[in-house]
Amino acid sequence: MSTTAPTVEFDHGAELHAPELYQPQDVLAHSVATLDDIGPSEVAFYREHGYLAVREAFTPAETQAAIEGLVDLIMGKVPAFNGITFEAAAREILPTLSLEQRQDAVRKVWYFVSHEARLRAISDHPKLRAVIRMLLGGCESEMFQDMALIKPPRLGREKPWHQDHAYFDYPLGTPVVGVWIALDAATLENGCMQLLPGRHREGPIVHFKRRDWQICDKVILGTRSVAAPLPPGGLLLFDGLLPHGTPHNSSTHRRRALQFHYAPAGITKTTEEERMRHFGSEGKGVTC
Ligand SMILES: O=C(O)CCC(=O)C(=O)O
Repeated sequence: MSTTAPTVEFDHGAELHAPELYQPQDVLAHSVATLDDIGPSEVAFYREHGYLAVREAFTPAETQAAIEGLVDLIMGKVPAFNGITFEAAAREILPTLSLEQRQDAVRKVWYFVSHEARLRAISDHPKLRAVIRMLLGGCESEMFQDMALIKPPRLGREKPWHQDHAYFDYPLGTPVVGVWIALDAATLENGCMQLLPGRHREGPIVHFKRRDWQICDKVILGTRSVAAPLPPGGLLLFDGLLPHGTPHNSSTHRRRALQFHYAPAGITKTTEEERMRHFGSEGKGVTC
């Protein structure tokens, strides 16, 4: 029998961001305790502000099971799974790291739900699916993207400001709900989510390929942003057009998170060309 070592994928890396891009004026003022607390007034809040935070969405046992599922994937315990991207900054040191130490070199783990029941239990959690249904106006939902964003201590690169819809070939107007779940405490120091509340209502913003596929820094500088620190098991629900980003993790603490995206079931995708008409810069006379 011949075996092939799995290909090791690295992130493209990028220079460090300007610190001014992540200096929030406020910390989230509004959150609910549990998914059971979401009713019509919280749905109205989500529509107006583009996000909703839940402090204790998952129990400590559910959160711990998700961490263990993730760590098993990273440690290679599921041989058929190879959806791991390492931080570019770990390229030189990776061969010297033990399997255990590799945990703190991973940037992203993705498309894992069919490989890991403990993670699928989170994306399919009945209470979460019921809330997504409310946010989609009563439509049945389809989860179309699953990933874990690890942001390891010291190495974890920024995810520059962007709108998630700029990455998805769904017709503009499709309600896309992002769910971002903290597995560790997400803090200002280790790279919690930062948001521009209400700006989803302004529609698509032009994106550029810079440190990533992102909103131009000069559009963000000087705007009022809000930080969303969360305890482990807490989550953020956000609209696919809400601008958000996370800074480099310059702390010594892990910041592991899961992120799932949901759209109404049965939506027909559009083309990349159509997406770029809305989110690309070509022909718009804008520069970055
Ligand atoms: O978890 C992060 O650091 C950023 C996640 C995010 O916004 C994304 O991947 O779209």
